[in-house]
This record gives sequence, C-alpha cells and structure tokens, in this order.
Amino acid sequence: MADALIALGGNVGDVRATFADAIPAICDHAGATLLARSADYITPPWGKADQPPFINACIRIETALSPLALLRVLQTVEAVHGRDRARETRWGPRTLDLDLLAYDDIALAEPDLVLPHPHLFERAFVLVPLSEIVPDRLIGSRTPRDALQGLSADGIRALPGPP
Ligand code: A4P
Ligand code: MG
Repeated sequence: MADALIALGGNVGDVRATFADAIPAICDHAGATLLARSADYITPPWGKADQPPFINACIRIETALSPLALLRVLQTVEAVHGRDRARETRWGPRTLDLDLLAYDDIALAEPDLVLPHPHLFERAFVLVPLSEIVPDRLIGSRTPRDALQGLSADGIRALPGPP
C-alpha cells in the first residue's frame, strides 16, 4: 500500500459540495482509505488575480494503485465534476483541480506525472492545508511546516463547518 497526498482546489460553483462528492469518489475509484482530510480553506487567487477566491484542501489516502493509475483516477473525478481543460486558461477559474502532491517517497519526472508535485513548495494555498494534516512529513528534502515559513499565508483562512 502507498501513502499519497492530494490537493483539491476550485473556484467555480459550490466548491465545498464538489469536494464532499469528490473525496469519496476518489477513494472508491482508487480502492483507497481516507487517512486524513484538512479543513476547507478560502484562499486568494494565485497566479491570475482577477478571478474569485479559491477553496483549497488536502487529503491523505492509502491506496494500492500505481502513481499513474491514481493520476488517471484524479482526472476522471475532475471530469465528472465538470472540469473542461479545453476551455480553461492557465491558472484560471475551474470547478475542481486535483493534484497528486506526493506518493510515498517516489521521485518521478515523466511527461504526464512529476512527483513530488513541482509547484508544491511555492504555494501557500497548498502548504497551509497540507501542514494541518502532515506538518512533519518529509517530501523530497523538506517538510510542509518548514516550507510554509518562507511564504506569506495572508488571506488564507480555514472555513468553519464540517469539511
Ligand atoms: N501533471 C504532472 N504532474 C502532476 C501531478 N503531480 N499532479 C500533469 C497532477 N497533474 C500532474 O494538469 C496539467 C497536467 O499536469 C496534467 O495533464 C498532468 O498529466 P492541469 O490540472 O490541467 O493543470 P495544472 O498543473 O493544475 O496547472 P494549471 O492548470 O496551470 O493550474 P495550477 O498551476 O494548478 O493553478 N489559486 C489558489 N488560491 N488556489 C488554487 O487552487 N489553482 C490554480 C491553478 C491557480 N491559482 C490558484 C489555484
Ligand atoms: Mg492540476
């Protein structure tokens, strides 16, 4: 079994409801057990400022799928939730973005899959929820807690209510 970390994000539609559907769907398709789920966070848009705020969260699962098979599951779940890559702009609005952040300690650089996720350590909107669930997990040579020290988390706050 492998231990995988997944980031969820979205800023179109009822994103919290999308997450509530998507998380069990990921576990079903991946034959996975949910080990941890962060709160939902509201986060200022990164990369392209003129768009609504995002909701972000992270989960930790245990799965027997290979990294690439897990990525395909994430893409299937994105598509079911209305994600249409053909109509999107880079860093622009989307219903559901699912990124595979880490899969055990595997390092990969394939055309379809880079592990750990290449932008993980640049993004407070990923590191804040990730630090809630695995603050001290070593990913590559860093931990979420340490990586967050160098970034601004201004405007990121946990939303109340059941995640
Ligand atoms: N791919 C390679 N490695 C991975 C991996 N580890 N996990 C490939 C997931 N996918 C991986 O993905 C493009 C390709 O990356 C896939 O075909 C896959 O084979 P994508 O989801 O279409 O795009 P992307 O990498 O997510 O880049 P894109 O669309 O530019 O979006 P970003 O960079 O994720 O940015 N602000 C806030 N506050 N919160 C957000 O969640 N998200 C974005 C989107 C912008 N601003 C944001 C947020
Ligand atoms: Mg993505």
